[in-house]
Amino acid sequence: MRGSSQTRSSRRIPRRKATVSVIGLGYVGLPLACLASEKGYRTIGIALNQKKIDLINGGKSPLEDSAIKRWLRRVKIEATTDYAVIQQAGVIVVCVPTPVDHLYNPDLGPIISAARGIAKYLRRGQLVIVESTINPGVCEEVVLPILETSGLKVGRDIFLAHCPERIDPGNKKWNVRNIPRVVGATDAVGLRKAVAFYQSILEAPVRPMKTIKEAEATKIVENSFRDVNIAFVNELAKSFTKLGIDVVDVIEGAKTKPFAFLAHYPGAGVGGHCIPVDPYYLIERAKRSGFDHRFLKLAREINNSMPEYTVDLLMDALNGIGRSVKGTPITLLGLSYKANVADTRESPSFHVIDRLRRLGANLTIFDPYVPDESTVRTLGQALKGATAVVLMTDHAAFRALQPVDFRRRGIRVVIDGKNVWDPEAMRRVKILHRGIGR
Ligand code: SAJ
Repeated sequence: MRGSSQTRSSRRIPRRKATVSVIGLGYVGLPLACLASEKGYRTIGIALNQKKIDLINGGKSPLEDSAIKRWLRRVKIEATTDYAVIQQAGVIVVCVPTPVDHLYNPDLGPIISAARGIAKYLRRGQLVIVESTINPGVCEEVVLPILETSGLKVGRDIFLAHCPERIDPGNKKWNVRNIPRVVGATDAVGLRKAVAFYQSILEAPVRPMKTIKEAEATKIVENSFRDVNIAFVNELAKSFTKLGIDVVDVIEGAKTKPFAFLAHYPGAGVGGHCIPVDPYYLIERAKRSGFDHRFLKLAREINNSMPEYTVDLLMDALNGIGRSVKGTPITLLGLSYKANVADTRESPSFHVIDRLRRLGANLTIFDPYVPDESTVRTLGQALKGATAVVLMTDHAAFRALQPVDFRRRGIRVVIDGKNVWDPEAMRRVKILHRGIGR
């Protein structure tokens, strides 16, 4: 079954599949449900949380996303906790989380419970599509056997496909409607059905993959690619610091080459629900087949070392002014894993906080997007009385800070975990500035 790029075709909705059920109404499932509804499908959403269900049934968004809030005022989604409703759907899309546990082992629990919920109510002719990020093999080795406990056979009575989600929370340009997608299935009929479904709702190309495994591997590869490239510049940052080279200047220099270079930037760590998680799925599955992903593991090791490295920079800088971490007023700015979002999953900030607390720091924490875990309510309060500041998240409000904002408060040390401030400008006002690699 050769894959071939298929561009956007007619967005005809196959009449008998006029109902879609989306399982999981988070940052992946909810936009998909809204889009399907907008394109004319009767859309039934399934979630665990009754509060979320009530909001959606009332046309309100459980997510802070302004686009979703607007969408839900226009479209109709019937939300429920009851899997029985999937009997009314021709297409069932699984958009549940696939996290890792504290030992970075993939946790397929949500996928397994969704598959079990579906299997109870499956009926002939239905198409099940998994969008959750999974490692190659999960659809055929985990999901398929559960679906077939219904007594229905995948590829004959029912169909199974994978279309990895590519939602980038907060991205103003790319969204569920215009992001190109890849789709794989266990058989040709399932592939055709799944491609037709996505072509009926997306305004972007849909690329059929050779098999379902290639579709599963695609997302893992996309995000492992990003993780190893970030690890590359993080390792350069450590080495160039010893060589007295500004790694950011070098990356900007390399970027002037108009081909064959894609810039990534060093930082105090790699967080989020995708990049630091997805490689572990492939590492673990490949290990079971006798392959050791040494390169992916090394990249994870380097990126996981960055919070520790950031605290080492702080300790060294404090020593430079005759202070230690213990008892020193230190302010940590940023808990979210990336700028201008309120998402703290796998955030490196928590590793830095743990270590500073163990070292006895007099710690103030502030993130305007995460007030509940901040120890103060404003940036002014956060900076007041601090001897040192550690930047962990490049929120716009933090980027806007100028050296004088630190100087006039008597702040002596700044650890710039996202390289957002100008090292020379800091040094001109006698602030001891350490960036990551500069
Ligand atoms: N990071 C770096 N250096 C970089 C880029 C990112 O240290 O050069 C860090 C960030 O600070 C953050 C983490 O990596 O802690 C992840 O950052 P991210 O920009 O990759 O943000 P995510 O996790 O939201 O990644 C999503 C992914 N989208 C999907 O999985 C569907 C990823 O594939 C996208 O490339 C990314 O958005 C994006 O491009 O924004």
